[in-house]
Amino acid sequence: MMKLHYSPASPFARKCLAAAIARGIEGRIELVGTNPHVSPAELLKDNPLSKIPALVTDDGMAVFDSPVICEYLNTLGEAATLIPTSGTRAWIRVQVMQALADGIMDAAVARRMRAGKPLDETRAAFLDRQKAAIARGLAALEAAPPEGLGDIGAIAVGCALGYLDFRFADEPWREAHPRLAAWFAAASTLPPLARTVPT
Ligand SMILES: N[C@@H](CCC(=O)N[C@@H](CS)C(=O)NCC(=O)O)C(=O)O
Repeated sequence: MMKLHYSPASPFARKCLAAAIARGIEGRIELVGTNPHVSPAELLKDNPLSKIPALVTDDGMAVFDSPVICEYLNTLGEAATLIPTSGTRAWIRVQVMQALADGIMDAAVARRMRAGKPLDETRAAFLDRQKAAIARGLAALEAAPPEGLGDIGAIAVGCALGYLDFRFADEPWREAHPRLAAWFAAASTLPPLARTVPT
């Protein structure tokens, strides 16, 4: 049994679990609820950076961060590949989409971590920058939305949008991004996203 240091609120952990579901191997993964912010020893021994997700393979190898975990999970199971052949243009497109989605998650998680703290000038500028990155990321995705949910780029975008809904529901994005919203509505009904809604 593999072990995944995980939280149901983490969009990066969700991406890995969604990838495992898409590959039909989620039954081979034990989810270990982990709060990375308190740097628990059980997490540190698998990821010295104290971040989740971190995966431990059947033979005890620790794997992070989430793109590497997804790469590994994609080598398991029988379902269709989520990642095109390395180095091809298709691979670059999928990986850039994953990077864009991961960047939205990074910016949104950074905003969330600083919510409610006193706002000095440096912090305000930092938060504005994260907000602008998310806005530009959404605009880029609206211009070229994912198709289907069959690759890791699309799965990552679903997790990023789900995180915005989960943590920033008071900042609606759908009206200004109708094509992305239509894609997300359809993709959300499929098992990788439908079975991993953040809580
Ligand atoms: N690049 C990492 C980002 C993971 C990440 O930022 N995880 C957050 C939770 S959503 C975390 O563990 N934060 C704890 C910390 O930064 O100390 C990945 O793709 O896995």
